[in-house]
Amino acid sequence: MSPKRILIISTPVGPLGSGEGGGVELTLHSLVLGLTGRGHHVEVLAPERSLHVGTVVHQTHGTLQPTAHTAHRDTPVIIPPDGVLAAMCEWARANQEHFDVILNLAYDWLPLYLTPYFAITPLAHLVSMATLSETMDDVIERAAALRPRNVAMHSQAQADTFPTLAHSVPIIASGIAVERYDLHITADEPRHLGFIGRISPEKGLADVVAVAAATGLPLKVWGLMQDQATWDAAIAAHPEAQVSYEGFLPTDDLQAAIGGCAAVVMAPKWVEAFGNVAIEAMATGVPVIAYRRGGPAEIVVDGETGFLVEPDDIDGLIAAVGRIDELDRVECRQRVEEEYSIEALAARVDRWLDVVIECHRSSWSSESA
Ligand code: HBI
Repeated sequence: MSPKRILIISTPVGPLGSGEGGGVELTLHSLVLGLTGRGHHVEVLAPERSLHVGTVVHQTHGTLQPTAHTAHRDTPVIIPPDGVLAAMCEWARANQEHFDVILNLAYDWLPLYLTPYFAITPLAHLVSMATLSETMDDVIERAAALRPRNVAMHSQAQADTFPTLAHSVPIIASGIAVERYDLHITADEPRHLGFIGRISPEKGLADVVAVAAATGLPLKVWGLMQDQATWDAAIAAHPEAQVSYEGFLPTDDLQAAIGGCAAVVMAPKWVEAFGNVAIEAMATGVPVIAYRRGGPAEIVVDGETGFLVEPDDIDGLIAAVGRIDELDRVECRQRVEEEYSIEALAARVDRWLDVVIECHRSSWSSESA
């Protein structure tokens, strides 16, 4: 397979390295490393002041896009003045002939709407979240209808939230640079639980704090303090819980910090598209206890690399914490090495992009002739 020239459009909500982009930043970094490792030439379009991710990053000026993850069903799309997203799309349009494929990671209306307008080079989308609003559903389903191969998702649970696409979109599980994560064969003493993720309503922090209160185990929390009210409410609801905020750490520091946890607990209130934090925890040997909701339910092997609990069943989470010693920390690491490495991710994406390019050349390029 010949080397491809790939342009990746990053999330417009914040510069790479800020954490505002959440899991997409990690996915982008893994894609750059993995695809470059397969001999492809990768360039990145991202908001200005983005950190370099091991390849050419086109720093784009403009107003950051408001986040979509707090959208409601009827939330309209916002196009800010002098928007960075529009500038990134314009750069991609003007330079498309220098690439074989453009891979968009932004969960935003504009790049999805422009899908059929890219006639020379195909514009493909790895959708990073489940359904959020009617407008975004419409534009995602329209892109997939007009370019059936160009829209992919991270989990079947995520795809299932888009009824017209659930059985047609390719599912591409994410991956991480496993070698950056050190395996901790045993949990640190005193035993403690971990929560990793943006401090935001949809992540279910309050449920995890309730588990810490009920079990008496200390809870360490890592992640961007995106919504202070979410934090305050969780702590206020369980003043007896021992909870410490450990900050938002870059990957190398995060992996060193989380490796001592007895388990990481995920209590998503929304359909988590994938759940990068689950594979990060498992890469350090830490098992994951999660609601059977969204991507984590397709990552955790119940009873082997963690436990899956009925959604919103806090007592179920508490019971699972009592069974942690049944789990094998080495098994957690091995599953990430086998299924969720950047090599595995890059192979999945490479195969998908080959199909996107082939379909474009055989069916759509004639349209522009
Ligand atoms: N909001 N508008 C917008 N665009 C994104 O790409 C986006 C977002 N909110 C969150 C987000 N991406 C990432 O945290 C995903 O990994 C969830």
